[in-house]
Amino acid sequence: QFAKPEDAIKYRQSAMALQGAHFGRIAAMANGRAPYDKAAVIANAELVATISQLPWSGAYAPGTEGGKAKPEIWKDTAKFKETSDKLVAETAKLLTVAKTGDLDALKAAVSSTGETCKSCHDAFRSK
Ligand code: ASC
Repeated sequence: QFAKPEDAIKYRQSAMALQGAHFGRIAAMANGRAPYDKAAVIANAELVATISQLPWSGAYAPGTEGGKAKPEIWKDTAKFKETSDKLVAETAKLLTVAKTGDLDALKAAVSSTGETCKSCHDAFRSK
């Protein structure tokens, strides 16, 4: 899928940066740092739900070690798969909640999605 390990690293870092940018726009609205705009929340949640699926099939393949990725990714593959599956599930839920327009539910979904980002970073991303 990737010609060189650096291509996989660049791909996954790009996907993470995009997720962070679009999730951050939702979080800003959920936390009152930006005016709540239901359509904008949905548009960003669509992106996050899609982008969150991208890094797990190939971009962390064996032989692509490097960047900030900890070696644990390739050692504890079951846990890595579990946390990445959890992210995909959380972002799907975030999109469903975004479409309801329920701001309290959005706050809760943003919080649990953010916790999923963080727990994976704590376990698998070096500082
Ligand atoms: C973000 C981002 C993360 C997560 C994390 C949530 O916007 O870039 O890595 O949220 O900070 O705790």
